[in-house]
Amino acid sequence: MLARWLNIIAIICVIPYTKGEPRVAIAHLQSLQSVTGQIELTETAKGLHVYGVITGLPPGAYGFHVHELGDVTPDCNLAGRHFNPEGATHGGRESTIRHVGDLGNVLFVNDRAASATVDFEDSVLTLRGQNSILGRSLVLHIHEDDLGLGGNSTSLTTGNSGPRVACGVIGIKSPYEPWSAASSVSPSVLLFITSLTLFTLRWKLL
Ligand SMILES: *[C@@H]1O[C@H](CO)[C@@H](O)[C@H](O)[C@H]1NC(C)=O
Ligand SMILES: [Cu+2]
Repeated sequence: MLARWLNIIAIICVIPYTKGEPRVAIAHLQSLQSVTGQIELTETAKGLHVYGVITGLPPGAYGFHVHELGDVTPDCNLAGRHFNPEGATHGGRESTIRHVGDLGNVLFVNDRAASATVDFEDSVLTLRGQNSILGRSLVLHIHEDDLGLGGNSTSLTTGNSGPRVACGVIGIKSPYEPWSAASSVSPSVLLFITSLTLFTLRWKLL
């Protein structure tokens, strides 16, 4: 009887992991100007898929980063610096040396109203462990990020991308279940440990 219950518990515990639900985070960019946007960040095998649309700026390139704090009210200036847990030098998204939060530029193009589609995968950003950007913020700047190559005194810290125009907190979208800080291992490892523990327990009791 007890063994049967343990089987049932084992199966119930394992279900969420077999589904392997990727974590999805969301950030709604807002500003004192008319810049708005919605960016979704989804775990994939290739890294974090960053996808969304931003509207409200003329065509051009605008610096885009994850900043270290989720304090975005009232004008994005309390959001701290670029998220940089390794103390690296500023770069672009594809640079070897970069802040974790360095995402290069967002390109606004003129199709009817100017808008920018953000769509890339990044293997440095995560939604778990040390490089997790959950609770931090996405910030858009008024100038182009020179990716550290501009030779300005601010190139190596901010890419000389100027004041902040819009920002949003990176929050949980799905799944609903707790995103505990401890679960920095992948679901398949948890699945293995959970089933091993429960099935061993079951054999001992038989
Ligand atoms: C750095 O860039 C700012 C903003 O574009 C500009 O005002 C400043 O003159 C530049 N400084 C240098 C040393 O080039
Ligand atoms: Cu920034």
